[in-house]
Amino acid sequence: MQLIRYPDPSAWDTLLARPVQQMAEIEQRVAPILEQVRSRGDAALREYALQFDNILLDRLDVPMELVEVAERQLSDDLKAAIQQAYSNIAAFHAAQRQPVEKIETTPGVTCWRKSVGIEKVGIYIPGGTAPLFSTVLMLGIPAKLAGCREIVLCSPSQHPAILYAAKLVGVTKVYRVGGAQAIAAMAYGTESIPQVYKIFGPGNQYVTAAKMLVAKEGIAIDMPAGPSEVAVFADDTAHPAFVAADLLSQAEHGRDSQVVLVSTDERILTETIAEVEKQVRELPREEHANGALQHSRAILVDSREEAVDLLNAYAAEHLILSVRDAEALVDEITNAGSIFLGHYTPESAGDYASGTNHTLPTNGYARAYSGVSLDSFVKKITVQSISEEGLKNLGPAIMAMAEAESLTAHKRAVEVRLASLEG
Ligand code: HSO
Ligand code: ZN
Repeated sequence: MQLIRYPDPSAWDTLLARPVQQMAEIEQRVAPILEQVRSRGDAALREYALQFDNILLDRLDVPMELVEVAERQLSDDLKAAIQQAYSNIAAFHAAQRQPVEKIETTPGVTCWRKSVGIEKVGIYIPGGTAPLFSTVLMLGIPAKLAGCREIVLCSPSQHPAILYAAKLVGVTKVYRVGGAQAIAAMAYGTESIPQVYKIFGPGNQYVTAAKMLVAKEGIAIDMPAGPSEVAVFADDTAHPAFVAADLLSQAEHGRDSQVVLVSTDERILTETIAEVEKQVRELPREEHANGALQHSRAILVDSREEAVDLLNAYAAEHLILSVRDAEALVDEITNAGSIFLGHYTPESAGDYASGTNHTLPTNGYARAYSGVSLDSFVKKITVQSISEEGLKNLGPAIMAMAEAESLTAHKRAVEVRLASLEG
């Protein structure tokens, strides 16, 4: 991890650049896969499973018996942990429901919004080196709470914890399909896999490219997902061992992840870097973490204000404020996916079990995007009702505006009604 002292703000952008992704090239390789699945359905999925993963797939869905077996394969401790996470995530997301508010904007004119769960949603869970069953909870729980009727899950992995979590949250059906072809299957539908209206979940660059491509065709996606990242702001009250562990908890996700440490205290920076170097050697995923550390930075700044400016410029997916009086700083943070306060709030709490969602905007998207929430699984439909009195009150304004836009039929829609009321 490179230490940089007092960089000029004009250099922040270059200094904090995320590792580049060659998206255009990947999209070119993914586009024909989408086309094959669109035109040939299950047959294409079977061929890709053989070609990419060396497996002969007979049925594409995961039989219910396998889900039952999964439950018996997990230890009671892990099941209890998953259940505790489940209730916290459910409690936090259920509280995001908002009561319907009917607003009388003009006497006799009433407007409101109703929330409707997106009927069919798809969740993608990558296989890869770590089975991210926690993501099943993070996406499945709000989907269920939102009232989504069909929740389809595709994953190349049948890790028992993925299947157990899928059952717990009430996923409708699990399919053993992975990669860009799984995204295509959910976007277009095949003989076995139903088409969905919105696709959620992380994945490698191929999966992300596939999501971006189907999004261009009108399938909604949660957000453009990039590699995981964390920024930590540590002052002289921070514990280098804690901070190092937090930095490594994101670095271990993959070599394209990025971690950033900011401090006004040089001692904290050097001690944390030493801790990172020590702790990384103890990790089974040392290689992944070391890869991420190559493009990670420790930055010494002049003041708390400068730290805040730099962190807002970076717009981290996760931001840990390991400082005294951390809550006082929250108001000043304008760009971040999720904020973790003080010395006893590790980011992994939010990754697994505190209740907040871990599907968050990466790659600077936190400047304009929020993380996944209950809202991500609903549409808001506006409703209005105007009484005769209401139309008398509002009609003249509508007619004046329609007239000024030269849209005569719009004006008439009011005019004929008012005339009939007078007559
Ligand atoms: N930190 C990841 C989520 C995750 N961590 C899943 C562990 N499991 C992206 O926010
Ligand atoms: Zn994580």
